[in-house]
Order: sequence, then C-alpha cells, then structure tokens
Amino acid sequence: MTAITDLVSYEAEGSVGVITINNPPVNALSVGVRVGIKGGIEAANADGSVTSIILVCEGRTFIAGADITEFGKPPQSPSLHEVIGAIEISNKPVVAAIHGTALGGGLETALGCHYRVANAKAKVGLPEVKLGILPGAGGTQRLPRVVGVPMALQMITSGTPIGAKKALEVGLVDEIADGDLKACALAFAQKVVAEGRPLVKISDRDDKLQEARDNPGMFDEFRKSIARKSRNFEAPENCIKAVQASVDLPFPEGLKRERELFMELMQGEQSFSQRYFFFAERQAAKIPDVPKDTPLIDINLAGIIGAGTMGGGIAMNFLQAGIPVIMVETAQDALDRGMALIEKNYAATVSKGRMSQDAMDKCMSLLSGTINLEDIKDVDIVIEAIFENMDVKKEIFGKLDAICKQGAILATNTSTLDIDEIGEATSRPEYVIGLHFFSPANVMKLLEEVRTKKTSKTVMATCMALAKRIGKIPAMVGVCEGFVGNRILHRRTEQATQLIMEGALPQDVDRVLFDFGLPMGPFAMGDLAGNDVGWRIRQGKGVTSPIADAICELGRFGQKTGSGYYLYKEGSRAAIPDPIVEDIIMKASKEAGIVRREISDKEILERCVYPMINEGAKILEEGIATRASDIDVIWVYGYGWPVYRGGPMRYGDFVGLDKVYASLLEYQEKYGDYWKPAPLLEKLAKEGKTFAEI
Ligand code: T1G
Repeated sequence: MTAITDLVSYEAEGSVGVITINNPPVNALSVGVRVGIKGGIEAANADGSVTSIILVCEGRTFIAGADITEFGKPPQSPSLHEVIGAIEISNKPVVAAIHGTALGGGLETALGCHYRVANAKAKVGLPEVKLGILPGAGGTQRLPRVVGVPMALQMITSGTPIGAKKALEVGLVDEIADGDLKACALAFAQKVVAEGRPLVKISDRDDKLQEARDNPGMFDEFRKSIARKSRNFEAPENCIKAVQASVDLPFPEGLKRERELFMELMQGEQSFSQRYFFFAERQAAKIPDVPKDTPLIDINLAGIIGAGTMGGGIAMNFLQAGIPVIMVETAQDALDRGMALIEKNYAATVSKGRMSQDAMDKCMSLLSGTINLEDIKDVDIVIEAIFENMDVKKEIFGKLDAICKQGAILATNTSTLDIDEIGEATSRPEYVIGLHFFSPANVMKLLEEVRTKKTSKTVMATCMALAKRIGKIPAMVGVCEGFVGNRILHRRTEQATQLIMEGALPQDVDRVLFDFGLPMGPFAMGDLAGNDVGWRIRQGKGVTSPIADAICELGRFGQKTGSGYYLYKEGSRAAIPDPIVEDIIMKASKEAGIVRREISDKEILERCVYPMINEGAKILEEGIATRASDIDVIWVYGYGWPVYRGGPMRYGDFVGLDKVYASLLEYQEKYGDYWKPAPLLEKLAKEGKTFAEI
C-alpha cells in the first residue's frame, strides 16, 4: 500500500487499483484528501497491473462533502473541480464504493466516477443549500444528467439525501452491494472491464435533459411550489438557476455558471450565518465540564406523568425511537383521552404517507398506560409534564423519589418553575433535570435541557445523548426564570406590547418581524398559542397588561375562539386586523397618557430584537448558557428564528455590537434603564469584538 498523502493511500488488489480515503470523522475533502485522490488516480492510470479503479473510504462514511472548516480560507490546489475532472477522464473505469452518507462534494466526486456501488444503508445527497450555498463542484450540472431535472431540482433545493434503494431506481447508483461493500465494488469494477462496458462520463450525457428542454416552464412551476418554504432564503433560487444552466448551456459553460452562482452565495451573509449555525448546532451538544467519556445510564423504559398535549407529544418521540413508554394519569378517562390522541396523531401521519402502518403499530405496541404511579417503579427515566404548579410538582417528585428505582432520572418539562427547588423535594437532586420540550413536542426539534446546581454529569451526559436518540437538538442551560428561550422571548414580548401602546398596531409589528424572517410575529403567535395562557400566568402573579388583558376579558383567546389580536374566519388561519382591537389599543394608550406617534419599521425591529441580544449577553454573564451559539441554537430550533440570520447573537455580531450598543444607549436615554447595555455587550462593543469570539 502506498500512502499518497497521510489521508489517502493507493494499492493494487489484483487488477483493481484501490484508492482508500481515511480522514475521520467524515472523510471531508480537505486538501490532503484532494491531493490524495488525484494522486491515486494518476498512480492507478500509470500502474500497468490494474485495469480498473475503485474509490473507497475507511470509517463510518463515504466522503460527506467539502471540508467546511476550509471555507473562507485561501483556496489550496487541486480544487475539487480538478480532482473530479481527473477522475472523469481516467482511461480506466473508476467505481465509487459508497457507505454512510455521500454528501455534497462527496456525491459530486462519485458523480465524476464512471460507476457507483452503494451498500443498502447508504444515503446520497447534495445538502449545500442547508449551508446557504449550492453544489459547487459540478453537482448542479451532473445530477440532472442522471436523474432528470425535476428530481435534481427537488434534491438540490431541499438538500435532503435519498436512500440507496431510491438512488438505484433513479440511476444514481449502479448496484446495491450485497455483503462486503469493498468486495462488491472490486467485483463490479472487474465486471465492467470483463464486459467491456463504456467509460460513462456523466458530463457527456444529455438524454435526461430533454424533458426540461421540451417544458422550460417547469422551472417557474417549481419556483412557485417551493416559494413558501424557501421564503427569504437566497440559495434555493441560485440552485434553480444553476440547474437551468445545465439544460440551457453546454457542460463547460454550465460549470462556469454554477461557479458564478456558487460564489455569489458563498460571499453572502446568509451562507456565513448558515455555516456558523452548522457548527453551532454541533457545539451545543458538548458541555465543557462533562467529559466525552462520562458513563451513561441505559434508557430502555420511560415513564411520562401527564397524558395531556405535551405529555402525549413527548411520549411519541420515545416510541418512535423504539423506547417503551408508560403513560401515567390521575383518572382513567384522562388517560384514555391521552392515549387516543397519540393514536390519532399517528394515524394522521400515516394517512399523509409520512409513516407506514407497520411503524405506527410498532409505536403503539410500545405504549402502555396506568393510573397507578407505582407501575413506573422500574423506569430508567420519568418525565413529568403536568400543569405548572410548584406545590403539585414538588408533591409528585416526592412520590417519584419514593417509588422509582435508584439510578432513575427524574425529569420535569416545566417551562417556568425553579427546578433547583423541585430537586430539593427529593433525596436524589443529582438525578433531577429539566427537559423542556416545545409544543408540539413530537414536532419541534429543540430540547432545552436545564441543569440544576446538583444535576450529575452522568445525568447530563445521558440526557444529551438521549436527545439525539429521540431526534432532538439539545442545548444545556442553567436555572433562571424562563431559562434561556422564554427569558429572551419575554424581552421581545415586552417591547412588542410597548410599541402598540405608543403608536404601532399588532399588524405593523407582526409584519416587520415576519419580513425579517420569523414564521410569524408576536401577536399572531399569541393568537396561535392562546392568549389565555399568558393571561392566567399574569393573574397568578398579580401583574397586568392593559391591552392583552382587555382582549382576554372579551374572551378573545385567539384562533381557538375565532378572535384575539386578529379576527379569524371559520376554518381559516388568516389573521384579519380588527377595528375592535384598534379601539382597545387607542383606549389603553389614552388611559396611560400616551400620545400615539408614527413608529418606523427600523425602530420596531430594533426594539424587538436588541433587548433579546442584550438579554443574551446577561445570560452569558450569569453562566446560564455556555456559548452565545447555544442561545442561537435555542432560538432557531425553538422559536423559528431564521437560520440564515444565524440566531439573535449571530445577528448582533452581523449588525456590529458597537451599533447595537450605541442604539441601546440611545433608547436608554429616551426610555430609561430597561435599555441599559449588559456589561459584557458594552465590553465587546468597546473592544470591537463579537459574541462568536468569546
Ligand atoms: N466538513 C468539516 N467537518 C465536518 C463536515 C464537513 N463537511 N461534516 C461533518 N463535520 C464534522 C462535524 O463538525 C463534527 O465535528 C464531526 O464531523 C461529526 O459530525 C463543493 C461546497 C455527515 C451527516 O453539508 O451533515 O460539499 O463536532 O456530529 O451526526 O459542493 O455531519 O465532532 O468536532 O454531524 O454523524 C456538504 C455536513 C459540504 C454535510 C454526519 N456536506 N455534515 O452526521 O456527525 S459543502 C454537508 C453532515 C460541499 C461542494 C460543497 C453530518 C453527517 P465535531 P456530526 P453525524
């Protein structure tokens, strides 16, 4: 075996030249890999003993793309284009042996090969759009030539990989390996030579492009079909343009056009933020004071206290991960309702074709229920998801402490209560942790994990790993009012409410935040979640909010009552501004002695977003969050903050903390110390630094 570089080796095995890549963890195409592959192709072509070549990877996956850590750094030769070009013009057939995930530049490299063999579990895709870019090494030109334009548009603008079976169906792979992948690839390569099969250069293929030539309108139709989902994202449009170039231009010109469209995105803020977010999401899974090798507790059985909407949603995550669940309720009818709701939700998913009946039956077979708390004595983890009342929660945790086996994790789904206090209601506070799911719990990706002063490293490490197992993105935070997500949300809600007292209307504030990229503004969100939730909490705390209270006193709880801050027609979710609400607002301003004024969109945006950034700085100062990027992960996955803006903290860095600081001082001047900049933000602004640097 010859080491071409420290990451790639070449060896002749019989008549086949074997190029092996070994660049853990995901065989990314860093410069050492590119040099190695190109060198391997040259070595194999010069090796008289071999008549074909295979490209295979060590470790858990085939090439998972370009090395994202190299982005933004000076380019090093050879480029991926040169490497793929060298593969494609090889005089000997090159076969890619694919396992794990052939993604981005990895699939583009495989598309440069003459044939592709994959194992049954492999996945292939071009996820670049998720990084705010597009496949920049020929993927937008070669993929349509193999799978046709409609499928290529789907794969490239969604970034979602497809399985080996589908890839075989659409001609993206030539064979599914039955048994050892490398052995199958070696045999396939020999078969290609033995049968004198042609060296298929995908760049020479054209047949699959005819359909689009005959129907050029398909690009606009496709644009319309993804308009809602790709609202405000820049990359999908450039992806479409690049695929269109594959139809309109000869291959070399198409490649040039792809490059232009790629560089346009690469230099943009959106891609910078989405790449930032790629690493933020992976960082959030690491807790600095919890070592990687911390022993984990085996989770093979879960108990869920409370079969309401949240309890049911939480249970579904465990069932889908193959973990049996015992639901606990206080009364049989409540239990039956909860179990029936889970079944109904699964049936709806099956009817939409997003789940097989077998999968649903398997999930339901793992679900059982009881009204006897004793029945969960053997669970490995119990998650309490009942209504927010401290005394009731402490009583439940006292009982769980007495009933559950030693070593079981006692978790609470509270979103507002002090978990340190709940932990102290047990004799094992080190096993108590907050697992804050977001509604609907079976859909929302975020799991805000809340460590108390006593939560053990083993419990934290176990719950971080568990989150990944049940398909959630975890972020570990400390105990404070509202934890990280809601604490920052409160700042926005306060300012949104203040803005409509001073001169704006709900539809103004909602429009500005919707255009900014949030799925909806605070008032439309209140109407969706139910304005009565906040009303009851305010009543419980004895605090008032003139406009919100007035609306609730009229029974306008939102969509569920047909009116809230907006009117809703029967069966429609369209928010219609309502003069009744405008009257309520005018009256509230008058009673507060406020002379209403014109408020600019700029002021609306700054007053809703800058206090969020400032609160994030305070949260970092207090150590409630480990990194600014964790706060961003929480807001993107928990509150729909647009990923192409990276998150509130990344947005602060984008605007410039000196500008955010200056604006906060201006508002402090006008409106008081509510706007006082956090010391950390002041320090970073004065030092010209960013949150990303700390
Ligand atoms: N470059 C650099 N590092 C990468 C990487 C990449 N492409 N992919 C993963 N890592 C690191 C990651 O940060 C983490 O590091 C570790 O590997 C494990 O990842 C020209 C320009 C492959 C499905 O978008 O989707 O090709 O935190 O925790 O859950 O057209 O990683 O341990 O230090 O995610 O098993 C296109 C990105 C690039 C795929 C594995 N490719 N990767 O998931 O592990 S752009 C992608 C993934 C491109 C060309 C263009 C996933 C995975 P650390 P992980 P995982």
